[in-house]
Amino acid sequence: MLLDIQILDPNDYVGFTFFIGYMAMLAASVFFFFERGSVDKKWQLSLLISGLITGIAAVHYFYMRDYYLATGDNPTFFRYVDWTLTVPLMCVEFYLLTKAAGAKKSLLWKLIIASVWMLVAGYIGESFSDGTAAHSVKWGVISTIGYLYILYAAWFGEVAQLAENSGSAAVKRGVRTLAWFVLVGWAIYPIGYMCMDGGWLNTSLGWASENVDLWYNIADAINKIGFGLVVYNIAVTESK
Ligand SMILES: *C/C=C(C)/C=C/C=C(C)/C=C/C1=C(C)CCCC1(C)C
Repeated sequence: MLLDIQILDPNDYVGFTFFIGYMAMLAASVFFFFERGSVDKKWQLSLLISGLITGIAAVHYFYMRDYYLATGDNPTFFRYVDWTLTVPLMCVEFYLLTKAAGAKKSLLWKLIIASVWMLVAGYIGESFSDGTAAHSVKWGVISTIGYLYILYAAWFGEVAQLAENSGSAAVKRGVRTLAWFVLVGWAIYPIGYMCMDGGWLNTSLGWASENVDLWYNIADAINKIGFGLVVYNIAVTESK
């Protein structure tokens, strides 16, 4: 008797991005964990967090891939569990990078609260969708408030100002690069969201994402691994 396992169809490109996403996240974690030893002590925590972000994602991708193959559905719940753990950790990265320049714990909490706000609202928008624009747009807008706060902090607010006054060219440049990630890389998620049934791009322009997971998987790889590499680059430059 054949075992009841799910085979990945080579033409299933959504399934493939789950598969490759898992491996990429895992490889990135191994890299960040091992590289901790090659940077100054004060940067080791930042690299540990980078490794935790991709590590937590790897575990979720392992599970989400199976879930997707077995059911053909979007693993929305596990997706949001992953994000609710990893996006606050990205806020911790911003805090650690600007701590030497005087970042306070209150900044960390504001960023974390904004990220959780963004994700809880997004989860309600996706998971309790009745397919109507009213529901999708309402929760999308509420979610975007949290996103805009983080975007503002990274470009003009406290994070940007602290980095500017840090006296470190590497931190200044690095935080600016991370701000670009938040502007461009993170924008992929709401675009995917708006292409779903009832989403604004879906109802107004007729854009449809065959599968939102494709958007989310690509965005996650860029944002989690790329973000970690920027932090790594700052740490290595500052350790010389
Ligand atoms: C590693 C995971 C990351 C960086 C996830 C980021 C997620 C977002 C920036 C999601 C944003 C959303 C909106 C701004 C509005 C619509 C709902 C969301 C949750 C997709």
